[in-house]
Amino acid sequence: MAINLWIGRFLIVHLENPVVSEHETVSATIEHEDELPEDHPRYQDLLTRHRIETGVEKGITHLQGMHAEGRGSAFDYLLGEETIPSARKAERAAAAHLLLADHPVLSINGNVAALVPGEMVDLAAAVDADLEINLFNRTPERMQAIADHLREHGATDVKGLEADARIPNLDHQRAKVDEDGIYEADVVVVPLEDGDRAEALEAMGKTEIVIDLNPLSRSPQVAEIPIVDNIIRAVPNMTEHALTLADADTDELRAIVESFDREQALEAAEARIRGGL
Ligand code: PTJ
Repeated sequence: MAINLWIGRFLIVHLENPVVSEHETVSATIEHEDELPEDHPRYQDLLTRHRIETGVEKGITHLQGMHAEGRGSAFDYLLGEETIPSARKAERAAAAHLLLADHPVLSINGNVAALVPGEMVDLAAAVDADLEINLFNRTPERMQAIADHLREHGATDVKGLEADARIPNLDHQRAKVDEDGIYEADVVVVPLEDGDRAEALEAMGKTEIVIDLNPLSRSPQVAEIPIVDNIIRAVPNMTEHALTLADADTDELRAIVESFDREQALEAAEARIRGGL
């Protein structure tokens, strides 16, 4: 009887005056990415996951995009979650290629739109490129949601909604492109897709810049410039290089492109993933 009374009193005191431990001062539900603790050792990964979750909630990112993100995150962990020297060279060569291009296009899928919308708009402005939405899981609702999202982040012209041309020999939704966009482009940035579109675009004679954390994916394997880096780091780095090279002449840009060794870049990334630092 006495013990029951004691337990009752304990519960009343503690429920009325809950003791909050220091570890519980960070909210369990993060409403906005600003609430993420920037000093967390895996801050960038938390940020990436949060943006993908928000993208899914907003109808921008496909549920499968979460699987893609998980895969990317594992490779990034093995890379040390930093831009390795060979990726930095690739990002500089990519910027030079984009500046040399007559008609560069940056391709946007649901993961790219969720992760780096404003950063893609900035890169497009720095190299005078078009932004074109191209989805594997294409629906009119997602196309519109992504176009609106890009416009909210400063895009003025978003391509991909017309879909008045087709990439030959590609039997799925990614074949749908705009004639005055990817179809006519000479250089295309293809981020975050392990697929056959990269091969089909190569067969059309386009120069491809692929951003993918897995150096063994088909897309970086066929790309002229494979960038094995997290898109969250890669795109701002490319913009920075483009702004630095803005006044470079054609010879200097060509020299940067020609000195880039794609095989060496793929090998360096694989070696880092397999062997660590
Ligand atoms: O939006 P949709 O409908 O076009 O669908 C897009 C997804 C991403 C679902 C689709 O393209 C897909 O399934 O892609 P995969 O085959 O999973 O390939 C994605 C590739 O991107 C993988 O090789 C990942 O390692 C890589 N990746 C994932 N996140 C990142 C990344 N690479 C760079 N930065 C990342 N943050």
